[in-house]
This record gives sequence, C-alpha cells and structure tokens, in this order.
Amino acid sequence: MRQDKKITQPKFLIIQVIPKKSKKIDLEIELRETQQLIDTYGGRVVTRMIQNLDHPHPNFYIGAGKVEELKKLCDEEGIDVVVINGMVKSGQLFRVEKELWEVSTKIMVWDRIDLILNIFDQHATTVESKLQIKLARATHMGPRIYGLGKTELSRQGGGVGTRGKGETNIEFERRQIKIDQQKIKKELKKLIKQKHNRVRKRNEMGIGPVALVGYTSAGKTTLFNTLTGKEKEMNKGLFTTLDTVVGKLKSPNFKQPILVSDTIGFISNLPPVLIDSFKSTLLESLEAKLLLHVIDASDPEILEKIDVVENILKSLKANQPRIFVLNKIDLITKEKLLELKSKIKEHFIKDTLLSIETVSAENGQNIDILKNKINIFFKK
Ligand SMILES: Nc1nc2c(ncn2[C@@H]2O[C@H](COP(=O)(O)OP(=O)(O)OP(=O)(O)O)[C@@H](O)[C@H]2O)c(=O)[nH]1
Ligand SMILES: [Mg+2]
Repeated sequence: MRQDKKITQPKFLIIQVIPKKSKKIDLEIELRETQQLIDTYGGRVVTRMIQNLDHPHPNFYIGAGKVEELKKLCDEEGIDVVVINGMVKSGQLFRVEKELWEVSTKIMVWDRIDLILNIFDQHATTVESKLQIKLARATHMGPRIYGLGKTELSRQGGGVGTRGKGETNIEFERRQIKIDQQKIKKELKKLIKQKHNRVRKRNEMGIGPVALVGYTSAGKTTLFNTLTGKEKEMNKGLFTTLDTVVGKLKSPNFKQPILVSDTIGFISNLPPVLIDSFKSTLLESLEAKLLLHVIDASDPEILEKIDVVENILKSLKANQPRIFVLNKIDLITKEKLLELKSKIKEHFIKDTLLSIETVSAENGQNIDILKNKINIFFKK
C-alpha cells in the first residue's frame, strides 16, 4: 500500500469509456476536453485508461477487470483523483472509490459532473452561485456525500483530506441532506426573486440588454471588456466566468448606452443538474432582446460547439434573434474564415440568425462593425 504524502498538484487519472464502434477522433476530442477541464482545476493528468464498452457495467460502470487494473495503476502512479469521463451513477462511483481503499483511502473518484462542480466551486464569488453549487452537489453526490467536505482537494495543493465515517448512520444523514437541500432551495428562491426584480428594473431603464453567450473559452469576457471598456478576468482555462456581469456598451454613435451582459460558458454534455442550477445565473441572458453567440473561429470543433450552445439555448427556450460572432480571427487565415462562414451558413439556416460577424476581441478588429450592427438592431 502506498504512503499518503503531501502533494502540490493533484495527480489525475482519466478513464474514458467508449462504445466499441466509435471513431478515434471522437475519443480524442473527449479526452482533450477532459484534459483541459483538469488543467483548469489545477490538476495534472498522469495517465489515462480506455475502456471499450457498449453498456456501462452496473456495479462499477467500468468492468471488474478494469477495476483491478485501476488499483494497480493508482498504486504505481500515486494517483489522487480518478475521473471517469461520463455520467456515472453515484453508487457506481462510490463502489469504485471503496475498491481503491485497498490502495489508499484518500483517492477520490469523480465523474465529469464532479469535475465541473469542483471547478465551479473555485470560481464562485457570489452567495447565489455558492448556494447553487452546494445544491447541485447535494443532488448529484447521493451516497458519496458522506465522504465529502473533508475530502475536498484544494487548488493551493493542500492535499487530500481524510476519509469520513463511511456508510454508518446512512438513514440519518440522508434525512439531514434532504433538510439541508430544502433550506438551500428556500434561500435561493428568495435571492432569485430579488434578482428578478433587479433585472426587470434595470431592463426598463436602459436599452437592451444584449447578452453574450457561447461555449466556454470562446472569448466572451474578452469581447465584453472590449465592448464595455471594463477589465474583467479572462483566462485560458475553462469556466473563468461563473456569475453574470452587466456593463454598458459605449459608442459615440449611440444616443443611449446599450446594456450588455457576460455570463457562464456552456460545455458539451452539460448535465441537467447544472443547467437547472444555472438558469438563474443565465437570467440576464434569457431575458435579453438580442444574443451574441460568441464562437472561437480557431477551434477545430467549431460546428459541434455551435450545435452544443444552440441546443442548450433551445432547451432554455432562448429563441431571441441572434448574431453569430466569429471571434479570434487573428488566429486564422482569410481563406479559412470565408470557408467557415459559408459552412456555418449552410449548417444553421434559421430565421433567428440575423448575421455572422467576424472579430478579434483581443486586437479590436471589426469591433466597430459589430457595434454598428447592435445599434441598428435597437434602432428598429
Ligand atoms: N488570439 C485571440 N485570443 C483571444 C481572443 N479573444 C479571447 N482570446 C483568448 O481566449 C481565452 C479565453 O478568453 P475568455 O474571454 O476568458 O473566454 P470566455 O468565453 O469568457 O471563457 P469562460 O468565461 O471561461 O467561459 C483567453 O486566453 C483570451 O485571451 C481573440 O480575439 N484572439
Ligand atoms: Mg468568461
């Protein structure tokens, strides 16, 4: 059994379960994104395991043979966190974690939702987003919640905590979680009601609002800063922005400033528990008159990501008119940009799509053209 030691950067192992017939490229895309999420969290991916499986194993999600292989690897590599990249039942995660107690009681087993929730946790700044995360976690963790709290990894690298009391008093704790959840829901309801009133009042006073939406890391905050002259944090990692911020879009041509909001980015396979919790974060965007769907033009999976965002917007019933903003054009050639524009036009024929604009939020290229389009929309 390995000795638990102090660590500075948690060591991660990714387990990717893929259907037997899936393409290699799909696997690579999935793995790349999980890797990015782990980087954002502050972890280091040490090794990966691939399991070809058409149906998840009811007991462990992965096959029993793979669990043995996993134990060996965790021991050899000194793994702190195992991420099973999928929507895994909490009972399955708990059982895999229990199997790993043979190696170390400090190894945690997360699925994709746990990973995203832990990143959200690092970035949450408002009372509301902190409560939303607490609630989503309570809903998602199930029986694993008994080991949570003390097993949190800190980004500063404080290391992994100690294991909790295990499965004793489960009924009592389950009841306690229910009571806690109800309390959080009540608090949130109050906060959201106040927020609703605030948003409504603000919208009545100004013109707009215009909401920036898009895949995580598309450059929404960079564009927000360029449009409003603010200096909000932007970052290479995913989910830098968690709470919605509103600013004023300024231009000498506007009679009145137009309100613009920046919010959390979307990601593929966004679990319903997260969509639910962030509906209120997205309140400004959902009530906006115009959406700017910000797209990273240099992303190799551009069409897939546009699809993800459009589908989430559809599920949130956000059917407002929108402008597609192809951002980061400083990173691609003119030919590539033309090709992309025509591909997008072919792929997304929708009457809600007003136009496709091309900008670089970083160097300001074509920003005035975009401002003009927004102005024309609100003049109508
Ligand atoms: N080259 C280039 N990089 C850009 C441009 N716009 C944004 N970026 C970079 O892309 C990364 C992500 O930018 P953000 O503005 O944080 O993206 P976001 O969509 O707000 O991301 P989340 O809040 O994490 O969802 C940062 O490293 C930016 O510097 C651009 O026009 N050109
Ligand atoms: Mg952002």
